[in-house]
Amino acid sequence: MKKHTVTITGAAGNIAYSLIFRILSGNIFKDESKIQIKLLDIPEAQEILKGVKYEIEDCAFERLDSIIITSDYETAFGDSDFILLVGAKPRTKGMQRADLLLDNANIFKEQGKVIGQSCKKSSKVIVVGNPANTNALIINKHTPNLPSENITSLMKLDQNRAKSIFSSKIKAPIEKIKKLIVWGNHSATQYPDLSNVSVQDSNDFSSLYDSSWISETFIPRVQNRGAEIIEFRGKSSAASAASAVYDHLKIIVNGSKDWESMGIISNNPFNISSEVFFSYPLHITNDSIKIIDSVHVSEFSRNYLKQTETELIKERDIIKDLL
Ligand code: NAX
Repeated sequence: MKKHTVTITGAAGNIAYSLIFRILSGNIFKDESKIQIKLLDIPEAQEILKGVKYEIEDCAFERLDSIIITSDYETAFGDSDFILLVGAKPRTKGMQRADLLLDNANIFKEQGKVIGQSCKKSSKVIVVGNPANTNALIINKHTPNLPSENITSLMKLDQNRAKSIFSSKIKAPIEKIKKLIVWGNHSATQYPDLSNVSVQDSNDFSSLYDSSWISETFIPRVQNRGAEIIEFRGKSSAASAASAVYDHLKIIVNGSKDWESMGIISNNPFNISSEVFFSYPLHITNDSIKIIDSVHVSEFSRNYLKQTETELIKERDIIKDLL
């Protein structure tokens, strides 16, 4: 019987505690295959992982092949089909992204080296731990044998947030909203873009809001949603982040009919640096990720793209010694 191996790092943490169970109970893999799950965390978290392993066993998932818990990178990454890099220090209340950069960059450098040496050429790596785009860049630099298109960073949480906020505004069901993309960095400079949105079965949704709602309410609300959650919960988003990682993985495996947003490194027609992981409008099938290059970028959009690109270049410059 076919088996898919999924590695999750930071497996003793909050996001993983939702994500593992979503993956094992969900329907990412359409065939009858089983899932081997490899859970990596630091040595001090191995007792927690043991508890998580017991809980997984207690769910009696029919899909489950086996569970490996480890703190050893080679055990975790070797022969894995999907490597979900969640483990990192999360941002806490009042902490700036820049503080996180160097701390987390070192983790991703070490993991990248081992992924480069031990993973399959077909492995897909999804970077979630923040700063996700720049961590993806570090992974890319240390995995010369892995095609760059196999590495993506998570923007699906931002896209889901944008869709949900927009859906409430125009009172349309989520599934009717298409082509809502988020450009750039997974940070407060990201640009959720309504210019191409279509709402099925509705001709006149644009009369329900005006340009000031877009620039004064919609964009800042999406950009700062992570901080808003921290303000109330005292911790960063976990369940919604896990749900977004699940969606992202499902799209990588099966493709998507809608436009998607993921951080990728690529030559592109939008004049964005090809040396940063940047979220573009993407058409994704089960074996390819292609930038939708026909998208028109207005002057209004161009300003936002520039800001988020500038931030990514600054992040890259801070960690350049690790590249
Ligand atoms: P937690 O602090 O609950 O869990 C992080 C886990 O990572 C801990 O168990 C820790 O021991 C582990 N860890 C630390 N160093 C490690 C290493 N070298 N190898 C393996 N594991 C290691 O954080 P959680 O809430 O789960 O968030 C995880 C990451 O996701 C954070 O960086 C967070 O900022 C990021 N997020 C990214 C999002 C995105 O859209 N890209 C959204 C949600 C989330 O904020």
